[in-house]
Amino acid sequence: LSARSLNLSVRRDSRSCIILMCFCATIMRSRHLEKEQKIGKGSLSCLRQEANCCCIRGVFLFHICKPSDPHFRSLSLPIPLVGPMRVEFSEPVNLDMVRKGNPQLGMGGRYKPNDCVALQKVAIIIPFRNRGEHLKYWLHYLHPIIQRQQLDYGIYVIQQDGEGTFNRAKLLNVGYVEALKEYDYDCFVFSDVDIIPMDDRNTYKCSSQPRHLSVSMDKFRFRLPYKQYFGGVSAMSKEQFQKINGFPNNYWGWGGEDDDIFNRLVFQGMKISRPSGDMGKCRMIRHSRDKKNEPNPQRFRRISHTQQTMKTDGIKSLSYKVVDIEKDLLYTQITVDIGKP
Ligand SMILES: [Mn+2]
Repeated sequence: LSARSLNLSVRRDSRSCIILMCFCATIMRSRHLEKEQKIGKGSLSCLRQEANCCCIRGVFLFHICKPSDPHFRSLSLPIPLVGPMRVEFSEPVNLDMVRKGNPQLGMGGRYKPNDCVALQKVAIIIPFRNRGEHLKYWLHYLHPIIQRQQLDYGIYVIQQDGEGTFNRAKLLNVGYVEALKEYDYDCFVFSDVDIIPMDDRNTYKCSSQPRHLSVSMDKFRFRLPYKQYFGGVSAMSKEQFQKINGFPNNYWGWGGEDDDIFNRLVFQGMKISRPSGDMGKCRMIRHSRDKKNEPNPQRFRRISHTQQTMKTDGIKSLSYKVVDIEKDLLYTQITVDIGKP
């Protein structure tokens, strides 16, 4: 590279490494560039294929440090992941501590990296009722993980109002619609409140096919319970979600809605993408069955009719009433009246 072709600016990083910012089209073609990723309108360039967060086209950051520099490792690795982690639920979690431990968060549980452009804007949707204890653990574990994954994200806790029969899939539909009213999200992660990943390489982002993230849960002895299983935690882009008309609204009570969603994906010609069983390990917080979430006896009949019902029942036919919106530093909680069966 000729220095003349570069517009260089040099500054000394707080970590005592020199950082050069180069604005140069020629670098784009350098060997370092493994992949260009197109997400939304802008085109972003990554130095590493697995990166979630990249420099804007034509702008690169070079970290020039001696390998002996203690900061060399952290600066030269764009993703500060730790891999397998210990997850346990023996000690109680205090939300004030979680708030203090995540000083970079914005109101509503929002975050985006400040030194690069995240490739995906991810809304994380949690269907919820009477599980405050589980939500504490979820926030305690997940906020640091997703920040390490360098995603531009927001947390949406969708609380079903009243004491009627629970409807997980309809709450997820509501979360999708409400999150989009706030920000131009392009990816949606749908997560149960009691599932915690045990490896931060299991990225909470979307891929070219709908992605199932909770692939090896302790509850199922770290195995997929069956091949078509799509419950727990899953990720879908806006396009993928719209293609299947969202999720079913008429699964009241426990079970079946995840299989209906799986059917929808298959009928639209999509395939499930999954991390390896190793990276996809996760823990579920043990709990007794919730009141007003009894197994739905209609579920087997409904699942067998997905192909017909998905055309009319879904995001297009969704109706609900927002009762309350609460902004915490750790999450946005939306309480909704979703009616009854
Ligand atoms: Mn559970």
